[in-house]
Amino acid sequence: MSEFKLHCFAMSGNSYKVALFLALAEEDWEPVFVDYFGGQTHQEQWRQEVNEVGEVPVLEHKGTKLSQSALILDYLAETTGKFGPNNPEERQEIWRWMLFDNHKFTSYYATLRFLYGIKQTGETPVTAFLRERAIAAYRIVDDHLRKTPFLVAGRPTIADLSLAGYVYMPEETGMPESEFSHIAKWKDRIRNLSGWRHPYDLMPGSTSL
Ligand SMILES: N[C@@H](CCC(=O)N[C@@H](CS)C(=O)NCC(=O)O)C(=O)O
Repeated sequence: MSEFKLHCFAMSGNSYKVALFLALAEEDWEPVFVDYFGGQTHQEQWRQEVNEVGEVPVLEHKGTKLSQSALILDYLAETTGKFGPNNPEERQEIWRWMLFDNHKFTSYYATLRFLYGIKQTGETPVTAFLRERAIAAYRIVDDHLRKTPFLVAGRPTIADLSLAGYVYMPEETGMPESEFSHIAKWKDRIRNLSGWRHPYDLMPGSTSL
């Protein structure tokens, strides 16, 4: 049995954050497919046994189940000694970016992608609002990456893996990608790390509705 089990599905960028850590760190892990589109995370039993808030990713390790990607990444960095902070200041910077990611960078983009790119709602006031918010977050990150190759401490950390959750997803979202040249170079830097794999190669399940 693998040391780590990750409850996930291919189209989940939040799960990819953790799957990418496990792949880059060359940990002994296996995915556990969650049938999100079939309603599994809404089942009472799944919520009781896996995650009461009905979300993936969930990481199983040594008899415990952890949820929230940022918390899982922090746990993995601590447990494996990889991609974590080297001092308290770096830890604060990593958490600052992971919280910004959860609230703004991933959050607006992932919801836009779900509606516009996956459910194909077409443009609506909601998708226009989400894109505007996502663009604002992407501009902040792009500007930061103008000055540094990775988000914190000039080396890849869990902050990068958190923000990388959705940036390789292929669905069309109407974002002005060409505006974000520093994000593009950062994506290439992460893609060139040994062990990198695309989310749809790393996690099980369908890649379209
Ligand atoms: N903040 C959470 C977000 C997790 C999340 O939203 N996961 C999605 C899949 S990518 C989910 O399970 N959503 C279920 C729902 O919102 O009902 C994290 O970082 O782990």
